[in-house]
Amino acid sequence: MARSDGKNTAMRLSRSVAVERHEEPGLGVVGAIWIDNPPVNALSQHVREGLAAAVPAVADDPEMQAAVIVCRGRTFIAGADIREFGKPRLPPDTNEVRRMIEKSPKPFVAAIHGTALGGGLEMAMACHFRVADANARLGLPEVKLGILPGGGGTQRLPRLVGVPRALEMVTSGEHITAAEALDLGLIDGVVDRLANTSPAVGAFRFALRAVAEGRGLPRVRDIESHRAAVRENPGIFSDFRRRIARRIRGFNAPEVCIQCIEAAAELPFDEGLLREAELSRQLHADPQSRAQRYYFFAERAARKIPDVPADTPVREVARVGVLGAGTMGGGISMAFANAGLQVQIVEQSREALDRGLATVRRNYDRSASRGRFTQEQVEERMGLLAGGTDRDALAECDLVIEAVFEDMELKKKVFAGLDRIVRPGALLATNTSYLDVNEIAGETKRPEDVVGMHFFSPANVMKLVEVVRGEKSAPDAIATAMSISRTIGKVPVPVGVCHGFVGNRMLFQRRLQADRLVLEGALPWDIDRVLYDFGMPMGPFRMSDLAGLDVGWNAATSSSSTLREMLCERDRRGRKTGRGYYVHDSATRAAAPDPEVLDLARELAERLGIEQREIDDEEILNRCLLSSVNEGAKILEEGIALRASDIDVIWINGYGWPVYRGGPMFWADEFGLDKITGILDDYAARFDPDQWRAAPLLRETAADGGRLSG
Ligand code: 3H9
Repeated sequence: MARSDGKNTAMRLSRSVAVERHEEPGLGVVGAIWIDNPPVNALSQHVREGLAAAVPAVADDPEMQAAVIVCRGRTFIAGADIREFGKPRLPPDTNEVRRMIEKSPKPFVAAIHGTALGGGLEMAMACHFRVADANARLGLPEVKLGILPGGGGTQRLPRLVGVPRALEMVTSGEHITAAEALDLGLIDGVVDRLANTSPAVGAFRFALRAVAEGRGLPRVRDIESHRAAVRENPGIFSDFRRRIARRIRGFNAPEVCIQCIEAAAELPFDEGLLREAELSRQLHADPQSRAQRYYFFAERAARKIPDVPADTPVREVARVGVLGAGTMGGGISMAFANAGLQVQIVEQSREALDRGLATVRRNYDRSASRGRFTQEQVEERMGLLAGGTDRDALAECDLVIEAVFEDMELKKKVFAGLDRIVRPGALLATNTSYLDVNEIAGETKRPEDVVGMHFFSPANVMKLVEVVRGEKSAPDAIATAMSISRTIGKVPVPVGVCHGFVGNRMLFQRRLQADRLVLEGALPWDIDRVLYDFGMPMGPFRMSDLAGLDVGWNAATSSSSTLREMLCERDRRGRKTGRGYYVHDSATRAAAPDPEVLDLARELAERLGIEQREIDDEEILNRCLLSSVNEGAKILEEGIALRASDIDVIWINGYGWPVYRGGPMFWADEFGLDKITGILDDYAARFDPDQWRAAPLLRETAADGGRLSG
């Protein structure tokens, strides 16, 4: 340990932690415990080691009256070091460090800026006081990693903020603002930036004033008021379980988090901690947690494009143009307005524009009525949307997204027009879900400025954007599309050009199997049930009924060649006509199976010479999922996706694949690639050999005993 000379001397305690003697004139001296572990000051082993050494270092220094934990860089401790999970844990244990802090003879203050998350917030709750700067955010997001706050978070948070709010925070993983944290009593003060001090100095002063005022050494573990309130309202847990049942369907961690908070309400602190530790071990070993941790890094990996380095200059995007005010155009416009960007919408006719804007307003009003926005926010957002019918209004936009009808000739015409109108250097994006971006870009004299930005419906809600890189798209055009997508809260994933890109190309294979299975004798509602039980939000037939079976159907050319055509011909076009694959009750919105659909399937199967048989759930699941996995492997082979994990990010954010199964490629690895090639070979022998031929990459990886998703 080296001690430097000078007034405010510092002593290094570990690779990432130093304690500094800091004097505040007229107030006294604190021990500032600086953590410097970029990028997010995670609680890596050397941070824990440094913190453990800091407690006696401050205690033993007669001058230091209090300790302040303060972080360098952009954030307070953002949690445990996730990269250490699944490896042997090296001492000291974080709970041991917390115990030391709690028992310290001098007060510890957490000085929070950026985010105090997970183990970071847990460390702060073990301190005697917590202050934050006004922009800080706090939360226990462990549930998103399939684990629970195992550093005393499930025991301390309910004691500080009460059981109802703790249940919400721990099971959702949401972050709250410093203002809310102050209201809840989670922090003791917001360091006022206007007072012209850095957040750290504000915290030093807070600590010394707390000493001067004799505020002592309050410990969260000793707070009893909220526990007493729960004993008077024992139904609180069952009510909460009922309320969130739909949201957490299939996930293991939220229920275990609730059990920990029940323990906090019922047991003395130390016994509650033991229960938390036991349940924490259980979740760490759960395959769901492995999948969710994999996803955490997958989402971040998806932002990296080897030949578009992170320092690629990004074009400024302040004004966005959207061509088309239909479902997609409206949703995309809302997504940008929600992030505070100005949007110029252009439609062909006044009527279409008015219709589109009315739908946008209705959507906003509905959100406001559900308490998601205030009416003032609705007006603010509507105020950012300008509508017109003259494309010249797009001239000064920095990004123009085309969201017109999915037709190549139309899109080509649109891009030729945009090329003439929009200022040089602007980014031109197509929202096509299938079409060739190179062909579209070829209509312009600036194909380097053209990319695909494939949003998913409803675009104001769904997180995914497939950023489609054309042959000639410039690196900075791709970097800009990725960056602006993140700015508006989306999860962008780079993909290459092919029919349907990554997501829809794989979905197509699943749909093919689902349709074929029905002809072979499976019931549409059984297929839907199997996929729903797997964790998908709904099966393919329910989805068709919702979207409308007639999307892309043409009455003039319909020839009863598919079940869908036969249904449309009978005006069974889905929920909107009361019948599709199901019969829909307009009052209750319930969907009931209908034998007529089976009769039609039988008739078609007979016509096509397909023999019907009993098909079990396992075959349904395997055929639906393995067909898309096999396609995913081809997509990887062709370089359309950069990584298997990108495919997983696409499916989780665009198609509702359950994150606790890690995405189709991760799921395939867990299922066993050799087992999969065996099943594919069996299907190739029994069904269509071309359809079921295993992708070479899949076969080779299986033979090498490797994994696709790493
Ligand atoms: C926990 O605390 C368990 C305890 O209860 C139990 C205690 C006993 N570890 O997201 P970004 C990396 S569980 C390791 O792009 P942003 C990340 O991979 C933890 N690495 O930045 C990325 O690396 P790269 C509970 C981490 O500004 C880089 O940092 N805490 C960790 O968009 C930048 O990250 C959480 O779940 C970590 N904990 O967002 C919080 N966190 O550059 C997880 C990040 O190589 N973190 N990295 O790709 C976050 O939510 C965001 O990172 C944060 C910053 C909001 C902090």
